[in-house]
Amino acid sequence: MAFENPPETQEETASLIEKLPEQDAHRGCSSVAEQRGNQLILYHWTQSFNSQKVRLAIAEKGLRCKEYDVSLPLSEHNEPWFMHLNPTGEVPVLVHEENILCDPVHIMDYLEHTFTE
Ligand SMILES: N[C@@H](CCC(=O)N[C@@H](CS)C(=O)NCC(=O)O)C(=O)O
Repeated sequence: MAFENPPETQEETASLIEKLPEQDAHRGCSSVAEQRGNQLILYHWTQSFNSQKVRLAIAEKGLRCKEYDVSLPLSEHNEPWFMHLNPTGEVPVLVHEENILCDPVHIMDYLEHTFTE
């Protein structure tokens, strides 16, 4: 599943790189990436080590990413909507375009491969 449908142009990739607030001011709240529907979405749990590794990799790359908490103590990872995303019921899960990545190592490889500077 990894590396399918990476952004096709440098421009698309660049649109996901976090801009400084003053650089982005003219765009308001929605980025180009969001308008194109190719934003990164991370489903994670704050206290999960695997989630923390992925969040760190996203932060290091300066990528804009929507994050949703999936509470392991509340067993949200076993709810049907999440099992539909990842049948193994584990966090983290990264969604980018048509790609759903469910393994932290694959996610970090994907980020490295897709968002090279
Ligand atoms: N599948 C991954 C690890 C992902 C993982 O273990 N996630 C944990 C949180 S750090 C999880 O979601 N656990 C929930 C559960 O197993 O019920 C691996 O093989 O390394």
